This record gives sequence, C-alpha cells and structure tokens, in this order.
Amino acid sequence: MPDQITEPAIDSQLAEAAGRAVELPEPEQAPADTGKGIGVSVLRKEDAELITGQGRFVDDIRLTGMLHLAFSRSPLAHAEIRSIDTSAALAVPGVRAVYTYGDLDFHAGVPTGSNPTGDAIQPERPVLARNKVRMVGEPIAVVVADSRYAAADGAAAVFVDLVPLDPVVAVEDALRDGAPQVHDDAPGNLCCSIVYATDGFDEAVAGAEVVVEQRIVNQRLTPVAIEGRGVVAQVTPASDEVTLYTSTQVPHFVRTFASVVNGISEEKIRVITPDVGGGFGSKLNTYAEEFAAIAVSKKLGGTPVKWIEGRSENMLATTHGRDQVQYATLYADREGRVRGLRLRIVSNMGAYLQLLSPSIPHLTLFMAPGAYDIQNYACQVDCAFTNTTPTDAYRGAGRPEAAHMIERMMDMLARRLELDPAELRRRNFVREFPYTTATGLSYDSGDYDGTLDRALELVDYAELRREQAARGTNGKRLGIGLSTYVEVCGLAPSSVTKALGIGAPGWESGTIRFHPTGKVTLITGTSPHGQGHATSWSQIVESELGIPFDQVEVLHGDTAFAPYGLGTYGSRSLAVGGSAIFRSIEKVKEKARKIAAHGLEAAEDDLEYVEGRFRVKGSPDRGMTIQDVVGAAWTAADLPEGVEPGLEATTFFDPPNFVFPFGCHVCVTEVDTETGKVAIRRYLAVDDCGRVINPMIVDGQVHGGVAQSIGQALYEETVYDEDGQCLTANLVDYMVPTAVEIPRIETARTETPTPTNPLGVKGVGEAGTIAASAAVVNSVCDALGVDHMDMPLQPERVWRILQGLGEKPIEAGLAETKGGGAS
Ligand code: MCN
Repeated sequence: MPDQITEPAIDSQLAEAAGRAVELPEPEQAPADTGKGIGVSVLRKEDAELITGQGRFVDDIRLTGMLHLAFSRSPLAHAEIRSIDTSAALAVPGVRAVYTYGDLDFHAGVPTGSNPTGDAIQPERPVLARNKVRMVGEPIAVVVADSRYAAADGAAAVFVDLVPLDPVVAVEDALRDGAPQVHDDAPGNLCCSIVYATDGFDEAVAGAEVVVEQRIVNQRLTPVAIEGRGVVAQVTPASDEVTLYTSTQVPHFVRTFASVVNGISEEKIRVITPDVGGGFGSKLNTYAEEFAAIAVSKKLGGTPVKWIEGRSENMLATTHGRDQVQYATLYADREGRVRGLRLRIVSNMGAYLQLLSPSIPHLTLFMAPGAYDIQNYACQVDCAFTNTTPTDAYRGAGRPEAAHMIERMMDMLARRLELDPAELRRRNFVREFPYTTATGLSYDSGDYDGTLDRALELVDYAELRREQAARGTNGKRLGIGLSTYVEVCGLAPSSVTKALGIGAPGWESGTIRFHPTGKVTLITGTSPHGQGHATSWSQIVESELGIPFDQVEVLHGDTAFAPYGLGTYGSRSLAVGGSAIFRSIEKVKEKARKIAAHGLEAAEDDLEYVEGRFRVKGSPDRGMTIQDVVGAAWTAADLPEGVEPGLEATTFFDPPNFVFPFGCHVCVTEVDTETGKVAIRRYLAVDDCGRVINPMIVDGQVHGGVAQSIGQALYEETVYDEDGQCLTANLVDYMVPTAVEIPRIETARTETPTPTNPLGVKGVGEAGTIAASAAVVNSVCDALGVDHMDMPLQPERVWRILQGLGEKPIEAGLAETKGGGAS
C-alpha cells in the first residue's frame, strides 16, 4: 500500500491567467523551521535569476567580432540539386560569405545514434545538402553576415536550381508498392522492422470470446520549446580549440559528435550549455547547425559566429514527435480478462534518422501492455522514411503512444462488455512485483489499485456516474475518462540500453566537492532545462549532510569542468543523476567519518552523524561538525593513516534496472452537442513517482506534461500537404494551448519507492504527457458513446461524429495491404 498521500495542489498561475474565479489553497511551501531537505516544497533556487531577466541564454552570448549565420533551406520536399548560385546573396549588403557543402570541412554526416534492430538502414545525411534534398527546411547553404538580418536576406537570395521529384508524405503511403523512394539505399522506404511474439501467441488468443480491433493514429506533433535552438561557435586556429555554446539537453554528446563530424580532437572541444529555455526532447540531439557553425568559424580563421533559430525554422527543421499509425487487437474473455494483445506500428521516421528516431516506436512496443497482466503479446514495428522532418524524442517518446493505445483499447473493451472501465482495469492489473512483462521488462514496484482508488475517491466517481446517467444525451453531454498508465524511465543499466540498440549508455555522473569553508559544489552530468535540478540536488545534500540548501552550488552544462555526463531526457535525471550525487555524498561521508574518528579518538562505529555533526554515541557533547572535518581534510596536518587530503568524490552510477512510475488520471469533460466543442470540467492526476524530493517541482512537472498532452488530445497536429509542405510551421496554424485552454489541474500522489536506486525515486518529467491524452479521449468517447476518435478532437471532428458523419475519410490502412499484424 502507498505509505504517503499528499493532498491536491493547484497551479494558481494557470488559473489566474485564465481569469477563472477559483478558490485556491496556499501552495505548499517550506515552513521556515523545517529546513529544505528531501520531501519539502522548496521554491526553486534557479528561478530568481530567470524571472528577473538575469538568465543567460545562447542569444545573450556576444563575442568580439562575432558574425551571424543564416541557412538557406530547401523549399521543396524532394528534389535534385542541379546548381546553386550564391552571387546574389554575396551582393546583399553586410554579407561576408556564403558556403555550400563542398566549401566546408566535414569528416562525417549528421550522426544517427540508435539501431534497435541491428540492421536499421541509416542513410547518410550531409551537414549541408549535397545533390539531393529530402525535406522542406533541409539546410543547403550557410550565409555569414554582419547582422542576423543581413544573413537572413542573404539566405533568401541564394538561388538553388532544384529539379522536383515526387515526394511521399504519409507513413503508410511510404510502404506501399511503387511509392517514391526517399533514399536509394532504403528499398521500399523501410528503415527497419521488428517482429516480436511471445511463445504460442496464436494458440493463446485463438477462440477468444471477445475481440476488439482499432486503427489508432497518434498524430505528428511539434515540440515548440519556448527558446528555439541556437549556437555560438569559435575556433582558435593556432590550437584547433573549439568553444561551442549551444542550447542542448546533451552537451557531452554534442562534444563527442562534433569531434567526429568536424574532425577535431575531442579534448579540444569545450561545449557550454547556458540557460536553456526548454527542450521537451527536441534538444536531445545533435544538429547540422552546430557542426556547420564550427566549420564556418574554422574557415573564417577563428571569427566567432552565431546562429539563432527563428520560430518557423524551428517548427520546420527541429525534430517532430509521435507520428505512428497503430493497428491494435485486444483478445479477452467475457468476464473482461484480457488474454492477448496484437499490435502493428507503422512509424514515420521523416527524411533522415536523428539520434533516437527508430528507437522511439520500439519503446512503444515494450510498453504497450501497460499496467495489465497481458502475457500473450505480438507486435510488429515498421519504421519508414518519408519526405518530412525527422521524428525523434518528444516528451514521453514512445510511451505516450503506448499508453494512449492500451488505455483506449481497455475503454473499448469495457464498452463492448458493458463493464465499468474502472472495474475492467481492476480485473487486469498487475499486482505482484517485481513483475516480468511479456517483453521481458521487470516492473520494479507498483500499486495500481492504490492510485485508481485514490483518484476515484477524489473525483467522487460514483456521484459523477450518477450525474451522467441523470443528464442523459441532450445538450451538453458529460464524459468521464480514466487513464491508469505505467511508464518506463530512468533508462538503464547500460548493458540493457546497449541490447536495445539505444546508442547511449544508462549511467550518470555526479561530483561533490567541499570547499575549505565547508560549503559545497555539486557537478552533475545532467543538463536541466526547466526541471529544477539545482534545487532538488541541494535538497538531497541538506538532508544527507546537514549542509544548508543555500550553501550548495550546482554546476552543469560545461564539458570543460564536468566529468562526462549523459544529459537530461527520459525522466532519468533524478533516478540516475540524483542517485549519482547521493552515492558521492555517501563516499565523502565515509571518508569524513574516518577523519572525525581520528580527531575524536573514537572508533568509526561509535560515531553517529546527526544534523551535520559526527558525535560519539552516548556522549553527544563529543563531536566534530562537518565543517571541522572539512577543515582537517584541507589543512591535512593530522589525517589518519592512508587518508588523502581534501573532501571530494565522483560517482558514475549505473542502476540495475529502469524505474516504472504509474498513476491514474481522470478527465471529466462536457461536450457541446451543437458545436462539438469539448470543455474539460475537471482534471485530476494521481501519480506515483516513488519517493518525492520536491513535491512542488513534481506538481509543476505534472502540470506541464498534462498541458502538453491535453494539447495533443484536443488541439495540436503537425499537418503536411501532399507536396510535403508543412502547413503548421507557425504558432497561428499550430495550436499550442495557453492558460485559457488548460483547465485547473489537480494533483495527488501515492508513494511506492523503487528498489532500483538508493533514493527510492522514480522519474516524473514525462508522466503527465504519457497519461493525459488517453484520459481526455476516453472522456470524450464516453460522453458521446462512441468507440474511438482520433486526436486532435477539434470541434469539427466531434461534430461530424455527432452528426453521424463519421471520421474524416481515411484511406484504407496498411493492415490489409501488408498481410496483417505480427505472428
Ligand atoms: N522529482 C522529484 N521527485 C521525484 C521525481 C522527480 O522531486 N520522485 C523532481 C526532480 O528532482 C527534478 C524534476 O522533478 O527536479 C524532474 O525530474 P525527472 O523526473 O528525473 O526528469 P528529468 O529531470 O530527467 O527531466 C526530463 C523530463 C523530460 S524527458 C522532458 S521531455 C521534459 C521534462 O522533463 N522537458 C521539460 N520536463 C520539462 N520541464 C520544462 N520546464 N521544460 C522542458 O523542456
């Protein structure tokens, strides 16, 4: 059972911004006397700078003599490059140079990082296009100018003679016979394929009493971080040293790959990540512009150069997310016990692979059975190239697609069996932990009934169902949607990430360094961009060492001083990076104990550490503060035999397993039968991310994630026309919901610690995004009494259903053309 439950907290800023008259309780905050250790809702120490305009982002970096870059990009989705004429661009006032592929020194193409099948086709992707372009927005030439504006004018004046080729846009079209070929070396546009089935699958599901089938489209999305990407690069020609400022989630990867692509020795490259205004996975990558900026600075003999992405450029040329078509079949008996799941996933890679592109749908494959005891499972994943922007990690990365599918299928099954969706879930929950899934994952810990019970109690589910029945089907219909999700995060151990073909290992580094005055610097290999690591990590230090929160400085994002770190993504930072810090704290504590025992002339075992002080058990007056110990370690005049001076430790923590957060989200909607408009009346998120370090940060992460997922459910969709032109590359056509659209989000928690790491923590950074879309769509389908609707549930789509017109016409799917799902 959960050992702690926190009451709902509310995002007051969102409610106020929406002008809603809502009575808001005071946010939980640290009372003055409780300290700022683990479990306390401390305000984030990062925010004072950020909200007073003192943040320092890439665009704030100004180096002497710096020039500006702009990229001339392909206007066509698929074409041969006949010639490039740069003369008009060079004539633009302020333009200093224009470079195309052959002018710059590259030793490799833009890197791809993962190969989940071992035989994935990874087509070459030149940093600047050579011979062919395969997507709108592909960089062809780079213009160097005195100002950003002159550079943009220059880029617009580059004339590229393109011979159009037929593009292929929709993923299922790409796999049809005779489809235009995106890459010569990827026949049939297939990047890779995996067929997985548990033993005896066909026999196990044969004769199932109930079979529910559905084609589900998980539409393409654009990540839209507030700050786009940006780069400042300077090469020192005499030493070949590079300083690269870049807005990234993975500074060390950027250094390693810049070394490979730019042909510069890795130790000579310093990557600095200043403040980063969000990423949502889109900055978990290395991009052409980073390598091009280094190459240009080198070509110019060391002149620093800057490139700052524009919004439409961001929406065209930075990675997109999702874009899966799924064919799901759920087999069950009449009592609602699920006997098997068959799934076919067709996943749109876009024109090229980024670091993780083909691994994302494989995460869907692994997590598709969700929180249910489904031991018979068959899945086929086909990853296909199209003439569109590459897809890669977008908050949740493969798991929202899994959770949305299985949570929708469970609701469809409940409807078919005329069972309450909560009851159906209870009949299928996993209850024994650790639990080995049909795909061989080991769910670490959980209490799925606990979060469901708590959620149903908080929304008063029985009363809602009564209201729904009483209201009937006229006017505004009431819908209640559940999502009892489980997700995987904290990707590790490295042996498993390797086996999964994920190019990166799973460990993380963390250093603790004491200064002679007893103050602490932490260096973390994580690369926060809105998650509040400086705050959380300082809380861990205060709890474990008694060093006040405000006397802890957290450094990150500079490869010159940090041990190699893998960065921030996959909600791994606390479970892996925070645990590395914790282990380093244990190491310094162990050394400090030796020094204190020596100083106090006591046995180590006779010492206890209480509130920042070693004291002799039974004689509390005899003691040494941690500051005294640090002083002794620094002066080093009287240290015990064999103990080195100084107090500092580094850990590379590689956990034995992933972590599996879970929860139950409930969405209550009112659907206007006249207009098709969906209004969310209530949204409740009950999450379990193990032990909680900072409840306020966790609430914030859940709010942000839920808001993004409501965006997917109701508003957002990246749309291409049949020529491969992106119709939604601006914030007018692509609708990111604002505080006006997002309802008040209530949060509550249960705490089921994980045995996977010493802190007992699981990740929460993506939980909201993984859970919410299914809760919203389940709610709307419940309101309308229909089996399924694809996202986004814009009023027109809902209205068509209400008029009995059905979905917008969809072309026949691949399930028929390619001979069905896995076997
Ligand atoms: N936390 C906690 N207790 C827990 C779990 C987490 O106090 N049991 C705290 C952590 O200490 C940390 C924060 O919550 O301060 C998030 O931790 P974690 O779940 O480990 O996730 P990461 O820090 O690795 O963040 C990555 C995740 C991802 S994958 C995306 S995408 C994402 C996200 O976080 N993008 C974000 N949150 C974002 N938030 C902002 N503001 N901007 C983004 O781009």
